[in-house]
Amino acid sequence: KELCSLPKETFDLVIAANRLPVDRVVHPDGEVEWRRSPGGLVTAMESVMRGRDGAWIGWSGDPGEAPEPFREDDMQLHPVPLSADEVSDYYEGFSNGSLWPLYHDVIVQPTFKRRWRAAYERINKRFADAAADLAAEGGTVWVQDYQLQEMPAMLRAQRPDLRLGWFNHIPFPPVELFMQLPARESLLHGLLGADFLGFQRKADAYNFLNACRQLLAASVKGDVVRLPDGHATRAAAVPISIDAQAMADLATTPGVKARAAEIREQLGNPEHLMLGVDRLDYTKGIRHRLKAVGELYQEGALDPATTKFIQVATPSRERLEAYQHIRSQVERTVGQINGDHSPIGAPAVTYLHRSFPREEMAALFLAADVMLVTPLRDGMNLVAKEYIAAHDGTGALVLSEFTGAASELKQAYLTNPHDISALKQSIMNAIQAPPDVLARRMRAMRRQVMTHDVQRWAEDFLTNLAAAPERPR
Ligand code: ADQ
Repeated sequence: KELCSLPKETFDLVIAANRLPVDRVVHPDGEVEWRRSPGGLVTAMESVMRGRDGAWIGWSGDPGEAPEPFREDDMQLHPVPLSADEVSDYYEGFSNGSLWPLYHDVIVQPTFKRRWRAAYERINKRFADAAADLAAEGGTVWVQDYQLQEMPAMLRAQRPDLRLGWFNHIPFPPVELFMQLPARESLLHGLLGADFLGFQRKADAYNFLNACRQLLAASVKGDVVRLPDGHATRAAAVPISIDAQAMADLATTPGVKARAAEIREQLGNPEHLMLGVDRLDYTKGIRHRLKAVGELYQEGALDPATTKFIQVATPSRERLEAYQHIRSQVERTVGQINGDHSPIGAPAVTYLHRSFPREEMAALFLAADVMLVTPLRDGMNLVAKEYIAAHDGTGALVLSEFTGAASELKQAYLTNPHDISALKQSIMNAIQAPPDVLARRMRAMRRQVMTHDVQRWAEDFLTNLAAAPERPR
């Protein structure tokens, strides 16, 4: 009887994420086009949806009424509406003003507002309702990220027949920090509606299990949490990755190679080219990086005429005050360094506050001798992996110990970005390393990245989900 009440078109695999994998583009003549958004998640999902009946639930990116569901790349896309107030309360408010700073070690003080919390719950319910409608009997629903932590339990209440998984793209904080969150128990209960929870690092899964142990009346044995009603959830690390072969291929195309050479030429063919690529976010350690580079110029350890630094900082969450603040700090510091040290017509620091096509990103990676990835906290950091996939020879990676990537890329120049002296030393070690040392380190890191790509991540996640609460064989 229940089966008959389901709508006709249902799907075996449903992905739920805050955003749909497409961006709306309006042409000058008014025609609307949906363009596939760049990024690994979309690629990974394409690979697991091949040959399956798949749907994706998410917000279109525009406030107001949602467009009608539509098909794109063999996937059913199901837009969830968000009003302008909901964007500001659920997305900018609770997701990015409360959870994001709290889960990233309180680098910025989180703000808690009851109105934001209420909107978060309401939107999670909206996503759960949409998934309940779309998922086929016994199907799989894979929920993505910190914006949808209450959705699993809400969905299980309606559809106990489903296999439910959730993946956290950002860190999960230590219980001492997580405890600050108002109504923290309901978020844990929300997640425990899932069968399997995937985290970037073992430490994140451990933090989650520990929060359950300390804050809930749940039994935690090994990596499994069991609720009084008997439902069991397994939590484990499934580190995300990139479409490594696609980046490697892109970096060997003649166009990208020529562009990489051109970038170096435009900078006056520097002896050393350093690169940073980040969303302009206070978690990424851009300020600490600039401080270190500025001091190295100041002390004469680096010559601003022959060592250049490109910092790409993608505009992000620009309506939030903390983001306006970090932007002005970064821009002032770049101005100061260039004012103090740049030769005429050849800035020491090239600062780019905009998005670029994949080809240009690949050319930048290829052009750079040293990649500076120095977040104060980062779930994984895909840029580190992209740099490695783009380099089939030398190149050096300076990598913060506070990234998920540091658990996999042991041959990077690992560093503590809070310690400016240590950071400066790591940068100098990377710059001065002999080519054979760099080649050896790069080979090892490349092996890791090329064999652990995003397609494998998606398959690993789904295998874990299918077996949960047991471990897959
Ligand atoms: P992000 O915090 O957005 O992701 P990251 O993992 O570095 O960080 O991914 C950024 C992506 O955007 C990379 O693919 C990068 O190449 C691209 N990009 C950055 N600047 C760009 C620009 N100006 N133009 C074009 N492309 C640009 C969150 C978490 C991370 C986690 C990922 C995936 O914060 O820790 O690694 O999700 O789980």
